[in-house]
Amino acid sequence: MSDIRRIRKVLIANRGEIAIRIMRSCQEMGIATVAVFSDADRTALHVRMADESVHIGGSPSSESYLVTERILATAKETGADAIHPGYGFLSENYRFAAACEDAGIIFIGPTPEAIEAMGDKTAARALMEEAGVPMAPGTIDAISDPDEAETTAAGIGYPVLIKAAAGGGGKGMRIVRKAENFQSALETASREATSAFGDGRVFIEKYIEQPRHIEFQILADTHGTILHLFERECSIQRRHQKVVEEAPSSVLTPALRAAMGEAAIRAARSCGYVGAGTVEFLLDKDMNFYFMEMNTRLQVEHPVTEGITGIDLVEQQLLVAEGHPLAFSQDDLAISGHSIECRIYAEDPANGFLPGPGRLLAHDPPSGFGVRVDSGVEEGSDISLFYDPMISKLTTWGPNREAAIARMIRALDEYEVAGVPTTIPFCRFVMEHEAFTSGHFSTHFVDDHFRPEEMNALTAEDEETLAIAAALFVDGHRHEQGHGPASSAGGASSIPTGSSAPARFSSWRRNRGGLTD
Ligand code: MV4
Repeated sequence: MSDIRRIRKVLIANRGEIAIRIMRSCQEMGIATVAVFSDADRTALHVRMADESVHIGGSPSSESYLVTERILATAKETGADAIHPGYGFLSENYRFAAACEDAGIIFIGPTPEAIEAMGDKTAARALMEEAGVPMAPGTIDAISDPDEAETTAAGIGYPVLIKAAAGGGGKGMRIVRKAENFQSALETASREATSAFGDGRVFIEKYIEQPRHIEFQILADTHGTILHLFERECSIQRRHQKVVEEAPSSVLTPALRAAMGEAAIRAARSCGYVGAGTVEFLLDKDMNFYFMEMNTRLQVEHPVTEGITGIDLVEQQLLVAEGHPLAFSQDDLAISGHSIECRIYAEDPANGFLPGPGRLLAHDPPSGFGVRVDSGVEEGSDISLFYDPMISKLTTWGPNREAAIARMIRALDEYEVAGVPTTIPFCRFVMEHEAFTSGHFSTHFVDDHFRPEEMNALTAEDEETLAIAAALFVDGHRHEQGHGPASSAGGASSIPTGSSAPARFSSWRRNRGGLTD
């Protein structure tokens, strides 16, 4: 067909695990790849994995991964016909999408107009109102008059939530429980929004108590077909950063799933959506759902959807960008089993999830049936403070939720990391917590249930392993220092010697034995 534009070479305007994830699909499709990299990423995995790699600037992303001109110039120099933005960085920047278009380069994503409309939360609310997508009661337009706004808030009924029009991800949000606090909260929220986004516009919504975060994956082609690929449950998060996601949600009935899926499709249709996108909803205790926002990009947690549908979302993004109609219909799609993703960050869950940058002295991820690891780092990599401190995404699949959880616990136990703290013990805590296993949790899970001291208590078996490892470690050192017989390679008492031995030992303590070091 004449409306198919073949993509031969893709520039990936991103780094880390998502750059690699995108390259893998490109490679399978026979599409050449161009990586871009900053000073800090000179030796990064994504740079070595690409067919070509181009240095684009300094370590801060404002000097490299966020520089539109530099990225477009690189695309032209290398003859790339398309740019995949991944997530974060320029992925939801409508000016960047428009600049690609103007330069004759395919932006792998929706139109600049759709990105812009969904980026402005009040514009998105207006579209949802028109499309008949349920929303929490609230204002459609941004607040112009504080006194009028207070009257509106009283009409909605407290508690209300003041949100930034340019927001998303929780910045500039204020809960107000009493009228007497409204005006000061309005001022604070607006000031925060101005400093965070350069746009102080705010609006009001009824505050939904203890909601669940349920989002629908959308896929739309350029021929008017829009499908949903079911939901992801993303309620386990801290400070608006998701840590555990799963598909399907354990609380949706087939009827509610169908209703939410249809609402998500209407939401996508309202902005002429093309490509892969996500419609986020809040689900309240009475199973009412409300549109929250639409993310116009591939999401971090897309692997759980791939797990239950068998569909490669990046491949679909590329096919849609080439102009192909979707090759399947809504009726062809079915949920197969259950999939869970744990985000493994270099952060200390015992210490308020404080980022713990440093060198990855050991990185030995799990494998086996039903285990997927998406990582952008390897042993020896530096986890810097310049970027997101993610080490990997660990995703399991099982025929049902219990099996996916059991497999996740096994995989977390198999995972060895040394040199930096990790969220592995936290993820294990979640997998074993009754609130999680029973499915009775909300977005307040971490505040309600997480007690760092309950994380990862030593089992008797661990204690024994630790004691043996410690004895061997001391023994190994004595050999190295010439106090005993020369150590024979592969001897019964040999453990990894040299610089890797202390690293592995500390990983054992960190991942399996607690957080005291
Ligand atoms: C809400 C809400 C309750 N009621 N809106 C948080 C991020 C931003 N995208 C919107 N958010 C929320 N909006 C109403 N009307 C609660 C949150 C919220 C939240 C949502 C999803 C996942 C985690 C959350 C944590 C705190 C607050």
